[in-house]
Amino acid sequence: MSKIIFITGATSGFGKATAEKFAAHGYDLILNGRRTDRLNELCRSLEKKYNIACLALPFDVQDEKAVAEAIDSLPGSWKKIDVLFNNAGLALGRDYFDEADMNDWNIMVDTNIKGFMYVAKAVSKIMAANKQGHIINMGSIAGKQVYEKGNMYCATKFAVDALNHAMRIDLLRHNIKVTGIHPGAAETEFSLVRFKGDEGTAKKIYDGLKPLTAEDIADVIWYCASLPAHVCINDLTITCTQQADAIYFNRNISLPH
Ligand code: NDP
Ligand code: 8X3
Repeated sequence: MSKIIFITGATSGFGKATAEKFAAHGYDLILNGRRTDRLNELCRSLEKKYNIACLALPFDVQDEKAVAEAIDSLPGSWKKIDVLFNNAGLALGRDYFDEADMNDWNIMVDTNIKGFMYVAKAVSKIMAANKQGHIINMGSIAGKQVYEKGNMYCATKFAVDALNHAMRIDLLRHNIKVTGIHPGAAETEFSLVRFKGDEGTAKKIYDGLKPLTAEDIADVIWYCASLPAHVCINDLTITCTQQADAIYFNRNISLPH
């Protein structure tokens, strides 16, 4: 029987690349995101390309009731979730604390902390009953170190880091692995979302850098998930070579492609 990975935020970026990586290794997929057309299209194309099964499960992670209903409604055979990639999230705005938009802050808290927790809680119950599973939580370098104008986004990712550790401790008794992944700058739709469609500003973030790609992160997720049963990576920070931490970059060198 094939293994199953459940990925939130699979319509783009890390989630989408991870869906393809696991499909290539024969996993069946449960894919979530809000953009239903993209989800359905991705599912059909991965099923065809890799001969796997894919279930599109669109919902907004901010909606506690929708999360619970969607996960409850999974058919029995889909409830045997081996891996959860708890990845859906976003940054909105990059403004000084006193100037930032309260609505942006509310959406980040509702998505990156509350949505993250709704999904993790529902899936950890299933894994606890199965006495096995692996939850891979998407943090950020922004959850390790605060940077100027990062305020609430950083705070949400610090919360993810804390919850990741808390889950590792509390789920130990159920034989569930828990891994936190903390990437630095990676070129996905992340910056376009953060800067609300302003392509020029979004692109500037990666000026002079060869940033991480979604595929780099998918490789790391696959590595973490394919280790032997007795090995668990608890916490992993990954940046491109030109980034040392959340603040220090070397944008001057040009790397061979
Ligand atoms: P993308 O914008 O490319 O992907 C974000 C994904 O999250 C999309 O599939 C989006 O789907 C989904 N999503 C956002 N809000 C919701 C919601 N309310 N309900 C369900 N799905 C949602 O960005 P990345 O792939 O880069 O980001 C993925 C994760 O990685 C995020 O948690 C981000 O904070 C984190 N991260 C990103 C880094 C980067 O530099 N790119 C670095 C470190 C961490 P849809 O819009 O269809 O709902
Ligand atoms: C995304 C990376 O540095 O833009 O989490 O916060 S950063």
